[in-house]
Amino acid sequence: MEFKIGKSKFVIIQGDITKQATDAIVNAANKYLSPGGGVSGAIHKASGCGLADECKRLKGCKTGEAKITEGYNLPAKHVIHTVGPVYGGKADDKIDLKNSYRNCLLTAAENKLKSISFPSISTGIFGYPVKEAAEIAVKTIADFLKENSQIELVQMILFGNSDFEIYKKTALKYLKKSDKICMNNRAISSDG
Ligand code: AR6
Repeated sequence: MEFKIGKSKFVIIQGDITKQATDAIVNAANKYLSPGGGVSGAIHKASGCGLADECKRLKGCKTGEAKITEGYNLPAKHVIHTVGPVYGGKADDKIDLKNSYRNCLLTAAENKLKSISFPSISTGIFGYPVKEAAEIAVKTIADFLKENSQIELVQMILFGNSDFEIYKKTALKYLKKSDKICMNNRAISSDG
C-alpha cells in the first residue's frame, strides 16, 4: 500500500527488512547495541560481524535516540539503530516511541539519505501493543514528511501478516484526509 505525503512516498510492505535496498534500514536495538534477537539479530546476521564491531565503538544508545553505522553485507548502505521503549503502560512510552521514529528520520536527513525502511519498533520482545505502536509510527512519519521533503521514500516493513493488516488499517484511518494521498497509484479524495 502506497501513500503520497508532501513530495515523498510512504509505503507499507510485508517482508524482511534485511532484504531492503534503501539507503538505510532501522534496527530495533537494545541500549548496548549488541546483536540480541528479533529483527536486531536478523540484521546482525545478514550484515556480518563488521556491524557488531562498529556498534561496540558507539558506546550504546539511549531510549528514543538513534545512531548510524555502515550496512556492511546488507543491501542497505546504512543501519540506523534506535532503542524503543520497553512497554510498561507509562505515559513516557508514547513519547519514547515517537522519539525513536523521529530521531531515525532526522539522522537519515542529516546524513543526506533519500530512503529508509522501518520495522515495527518495540512491538516484539519489548511488548508494545501493535495497534497503539502503529498509530504512533504512522503519525510521526507523516508529520515528518509533511515538513521535510528531503527523504523521498519511507517504507514500513512488517514481518507478520497480522501486523501488516494493522499498519495498513491505521494508515488508511490517519492519512485518508490529508491533501495528497494515493493508494496503489490511485488518488483518494478526502470524502473517500
Ligand atoms: N524484518 C522485519 N521485521 C522483523 C524481522 C525482519 N527480518 N524480524 C523480526 N521482525 P523485535 P523490539 C519484527 O523483538 O520489540 C532484540 O533482542 C518482529 O516481528 O525485534 O523493539 C533487541 O536487541 C516485530 O514486529 O524488537 C532488543 O533487546 C518487530 O520486528 C529487543 O529485541 C520488532 O520486534 C528489542 O525489542
